[in-house]
Amino acid sequence: MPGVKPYDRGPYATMYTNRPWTIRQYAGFSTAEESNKFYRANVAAGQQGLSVAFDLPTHRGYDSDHERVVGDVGMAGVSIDSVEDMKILFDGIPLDQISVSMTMNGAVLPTMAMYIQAAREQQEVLGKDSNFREGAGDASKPSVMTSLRGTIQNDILKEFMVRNTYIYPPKESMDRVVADIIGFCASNMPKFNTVSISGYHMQEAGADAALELGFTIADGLEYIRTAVKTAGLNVDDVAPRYSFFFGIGMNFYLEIAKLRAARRLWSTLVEKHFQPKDSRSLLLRTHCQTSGYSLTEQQPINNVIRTTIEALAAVQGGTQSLHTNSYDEAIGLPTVQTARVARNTQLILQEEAGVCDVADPWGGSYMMESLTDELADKAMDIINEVEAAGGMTAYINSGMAKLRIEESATKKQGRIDSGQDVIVGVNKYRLDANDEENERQDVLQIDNSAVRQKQIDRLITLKASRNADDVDAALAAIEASARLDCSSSKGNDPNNLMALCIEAARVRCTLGEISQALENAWGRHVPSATIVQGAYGASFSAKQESETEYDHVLSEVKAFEEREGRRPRILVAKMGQDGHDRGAKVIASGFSDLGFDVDIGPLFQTPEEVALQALDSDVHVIGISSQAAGHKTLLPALKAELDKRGADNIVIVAGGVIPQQDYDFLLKESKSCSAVFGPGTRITDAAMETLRLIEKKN
Ligand code: 2CP
Repeated sequence: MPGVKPYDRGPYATMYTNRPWTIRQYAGFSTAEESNKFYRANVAAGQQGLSVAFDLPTHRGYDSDHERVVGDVGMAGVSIDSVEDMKILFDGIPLDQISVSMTMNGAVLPTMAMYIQAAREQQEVLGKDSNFREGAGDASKPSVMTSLRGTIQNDILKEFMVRNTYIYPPKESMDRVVADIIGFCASNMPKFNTVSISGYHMQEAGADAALELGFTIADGLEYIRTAVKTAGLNVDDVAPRYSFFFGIGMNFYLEIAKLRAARRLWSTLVEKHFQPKDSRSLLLRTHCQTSGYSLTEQQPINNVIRTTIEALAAVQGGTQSLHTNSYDEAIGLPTVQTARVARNTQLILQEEAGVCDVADPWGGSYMMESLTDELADKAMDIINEVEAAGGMTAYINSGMAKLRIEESATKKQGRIDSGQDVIVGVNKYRLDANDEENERQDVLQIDNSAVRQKQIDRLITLKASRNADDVDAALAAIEASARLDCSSSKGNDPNNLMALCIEAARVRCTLGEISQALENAWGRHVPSATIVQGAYGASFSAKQESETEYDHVLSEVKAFEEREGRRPRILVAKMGQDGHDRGAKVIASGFSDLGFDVDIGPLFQTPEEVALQALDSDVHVIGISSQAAGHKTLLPALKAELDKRGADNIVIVAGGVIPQQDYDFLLKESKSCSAVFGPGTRITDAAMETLRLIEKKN
C-alpha cells in the first residue's frame, strides 16, 4: 500500500488525493530585480513553490567583477554577489511562508547564508522576528530560521561526477561544507531539506536508468555516513530532511518503475545500514524534472508532447514536486510564453485530467511490478559495486563513476546517430530545410554586459558603505575555521562554517570574498579529463546499414592523414564557467573513434587559455561546446586571441545550445567560427564538415 514500507507505491498513504505534488518551476535570470518580478508573476499564476537558478559565477564562487566570468554573469541564472542581491530577489515574497529551493552546490555556504540573512532582515522589517536584532550577530537562535521551508541542493558528490560546479576538493567539500550545513540545519532549521540527492544530472549526462538510480542511492548512503561519522549526528536527526531529485526521460514505464524502485531501495538500505527509529528516515521524497536532453531543436512544439509524457511518468511514479521544461530549452533560455506552457502542463494534469484522484495507479500491474523488481536488482548490483569500492567518495575518486556515465552517453549517441533509437523530427520524419526554417522560435536574449555592469556598480556601492573591520574579522574567522582539522558540524559549535558565513553575510561580505576565504585554506579542485574509446564506433557495427557511412568518414580521415603526414587534430574546449560537458565528452569520444587526434581541454577556461593550448598542441581545429549562453561573448574573444597570435589558420567550430538566431552573428558578422553544430547534429556529419573546413584552410 502507499505509505507502507517499503513504499514502492508512494511515501504517503493518501498521496495526491490529500495534497497534489508541488508545481515548482526552476527559474532565474539576469538580475535579482528581473528574477523577482518573474517569481512574483509565477506565484500569482499558480506556481506553488520557488526554485532558484543561480548564474554560473555565483555557483563557482566568483563575484560579477571577476575576470574569469565576463561571459557568464546573469546568463544561466540570477547573479548574486551579496545579501543585498538576495534581499531584492525575495522582495515581497514572505520567506517564512513560501518554500524555496535553491540549486547550489559549490558556493553553497555563502548562498545559503545570504538567503538566511535576507529572511532575518525581511522578518525584522515586517516586525515579526523579535529575537533578531541588527548587529546582535547571534546566528544560532533567531526564530525566523525555524520557520524557513525549502531545499538546498548541497549535493557535491554528483558535481564531481557530472555537473562540475564544485569549487573545493572532495574531502573538504564533504567533511566541512556538506557536513556543517547538515549539522547547522539539524539544530536550527527543522523544516529545511538539507540536501537534494540528485540523479537528474547523471541522466542528463547520459546515465541510463539503472546507473542513475544506483549512483543516487549510493550517494544518499554516503551523506548519511558523513552526518553520522564525520559530524557525530544521529541518523534520525538528518535522514528525514534528505530529499531526492530524479530526471524523467522518455522511457515512460521505466521512469515510473525507477521512482518506485528508488523508494524501495532507500527504505531497505537505510534500515539495514543505520537502523533508524523514526520512520520518516526511511521515506524517499523526491523532486523530478523532465529531461532537457530529450528536447529537440527541430520542430520544438514536439517538445510539449515529450514534456507532458515525462510529467505524467513523474506523477504516476509518485513525485512530490515537479519541474516541467519549456519547449524551447534545446535552443536557449525560455521566454515568458514558453515558461507559461510548461507550468500549464502541470496545472492541466492536476486540475483537468484527474491525475490526482488515484494513488499509484500502476500497483499490481504485472508489467510494472516486474519492471520495478528488475530495475531495483540492476541498481542494487551497482550499489554493491560502489560499496565494495569503499563507498561513493572512493568510487568517484577512482574515476569509475564518471567513466561509466560517459560510456553510457557515448553509446546512446551512437544509437541515435545509427538510427537504432528513434527521435521524431531528428533522425526520422525530419522536415525539409524550408519547413524547418518556418518552425524557428525566438528565444530570450540577455544583454550580458549590461547585467554585469549593474552588478559591478552595486558591488562598488556595497564595498563603500560597509564596515571594513567587521568584514575582515568575519572573513578571518571563516578562514581560521576552515583550517581547523576538526569536525565542527554540530549546529551550535562556534566553528560551524554555516553560522560563520551568516555573520559574514550580515556584515556585507560578498560571495566571492567568502568563497576566497575558504579557498585560501583548501585550494580549488582541478579535475582531470578522460576520453571513452570504442563505444561510439561499436554502436555502428551493431547496425549494419549505417556502418558504411561511419566507414566513409574513417576512410576520409585516413586519406587526410596520408596526404598531410598526420591525423586531423582537434582541441575540444569549454570556456567560461559552463561545466555541462556531456556534449564535449561525447564529441571527443566520437571524433576519436573516427580517427581524429583529440585533445580535451580543462573546464572553465578563458578564451586566452584555450588559444594558448591550441597553439601548444598545434591543432587544426578548436571545437567549442557552449551550453550556458555565453557564446556571443566568448567565441569572438577566442577568435581575437587567435588572430592576435597570428593563428588564423586554426578553424573554430561551435556546438551546443546556440539559438539559430545567433548563427549569422557568429558565422558572418563577427566571423568568430566557421560552423555551428546545433542539437541533433550527427557526429559523423560534424566530423565530415570539420574535415572539409580544415582542408580549406590548409
Ligand atoms: C504531502 N504532505 C503530506 C502529503 N503530501 N502529508 C500527508 N499526506 C500526504 N498525502 C506533506 C509533507 O509531509 C510536507 O510536510 C508537506 O506536505 C509538503 O510536501 P512535500 O512532499 O514535502 O513537498 P515540497 O515541500 O514541495 O517538498 C518536496 C521535496 C523538496 C522534494 C521534499 O526537497 C523539494 O521541493 N525539492 C525541490 C528541489 C528543486 O527544486 N530542485 C531544483 C532542481 P512537512 O514539510 O511538514 O514534512 S533544478 C535543477 C537544475 C536543472 C540543476 O540542478 O542544474
